[in-house]
Amino acid sequence: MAEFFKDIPVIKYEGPNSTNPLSFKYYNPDEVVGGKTMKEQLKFALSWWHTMGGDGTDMFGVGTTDKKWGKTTPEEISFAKVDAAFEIMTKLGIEYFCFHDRDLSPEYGSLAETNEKLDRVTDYIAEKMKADPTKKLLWGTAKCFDHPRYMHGAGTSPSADVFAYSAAQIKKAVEATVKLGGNGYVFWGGREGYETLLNTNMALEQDNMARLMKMTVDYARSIGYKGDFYIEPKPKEPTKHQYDFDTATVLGFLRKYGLEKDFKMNIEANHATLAMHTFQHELRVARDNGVFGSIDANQGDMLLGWDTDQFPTNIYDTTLCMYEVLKAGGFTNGGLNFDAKARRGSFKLDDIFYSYIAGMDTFALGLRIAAKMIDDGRIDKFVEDRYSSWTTGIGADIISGKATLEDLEKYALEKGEVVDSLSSGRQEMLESILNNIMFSL
Ligand code: XUL
Ligand code: CO
Repeated sequence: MAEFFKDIPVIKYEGPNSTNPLSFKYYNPDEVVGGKTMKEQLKFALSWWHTMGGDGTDMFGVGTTDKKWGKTTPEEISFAKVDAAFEIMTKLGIEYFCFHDRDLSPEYGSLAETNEKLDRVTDYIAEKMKADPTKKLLWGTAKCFDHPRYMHGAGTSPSADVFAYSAAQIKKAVEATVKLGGNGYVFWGGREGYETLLNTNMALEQDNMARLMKMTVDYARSIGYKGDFYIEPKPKEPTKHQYDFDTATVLGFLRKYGLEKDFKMNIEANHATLAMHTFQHELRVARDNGVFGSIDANQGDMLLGWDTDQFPTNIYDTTLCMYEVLKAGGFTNGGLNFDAKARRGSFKLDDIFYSYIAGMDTFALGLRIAAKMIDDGRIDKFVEDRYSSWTTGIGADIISGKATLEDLEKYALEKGEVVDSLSSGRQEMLESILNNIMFSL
């Protein structure tokens, strides 16, 4: 089999003092951090779409990187992508991958032909996974947004025919996920949203989306799927208003339709910031509500208002992310999928390696610092003390349900002015403690 990256060796951990750009400075897969090996804590995944297919095409220009992998026909390219993906994963020590059905194999003349061609590719992947059981599927999904038939949405299309077509596509994508042993299936609402309410029956569209999700869960369970379903919130892009705006909105949706037992969140950093939240905020809302599932690791650009899907290099963000992951008890079925692409100008194929190394090392640093934050305990202790009035006296009575509104009125009248019960939030002190922890690794 052809080797695609002859000049790239297996990437090893060489420690922070190494100047070799093709080495990990912080990611040491077998080192135990926070009670598990870094490999188990981080569960890195390769995204098939960006890594194997993304060629740098944007609104203003064609691709800058050739991602045909030396082949010409769509069939040949699909198979070569599998070989190249396995080589990239092996060289980076990445065990998981994620795909949309159409990343693996494109659409052909009919749905039947498309499905048949997809089967051949997934058979090939299954064969390669059998030969190398370190390679695992984190999650699969269906690309129900790029074909013109999905211009008004898929599960939220005004056309019942389009809804049925997307259901058929999702059925097949679920089968592919189950066949490859995936423990996650993602719904990212590609065009599930609207441009104007002047032409939109929002209530029907959302009821229909829930119907599609319910059918998918029922079918997947019927063929033995035991993993999680995820919704990946995003507030806008491609539609002006995406229904799965953010974690809180999605929670309301899941609870309204009784889907909360089967679904968790796949939180993407750049989607969080598009919703005007921090990455940590979205993770915290998911954790607090028991729906933390998986992560799409990337970052946006502070000065750009769209989904730039950059490889994560911001240590504060990865630290606070890994703090939330550790506090949630770590990943179960989920992991860290690099839904990220090299910039269009980073067009050489070996930029794939530099990008992943940057992302993996930044998350490894984040994990190390987050574990240290927890061991250090100063920040957690500050938060605990800040809420200490809820553990005794009137606070405990409110929490236990003993205190009524009348009791509280009586308490307040007796107590008089309470401004002196407040203490400083000490934000700057805490930020400085975090810096101190960060730079005394
Ligand atoms: C788009 C996005 C998707 C999903 C999977 O913004 O994040 O790639 O992760 O469909
Ligand atoms: Co994503």
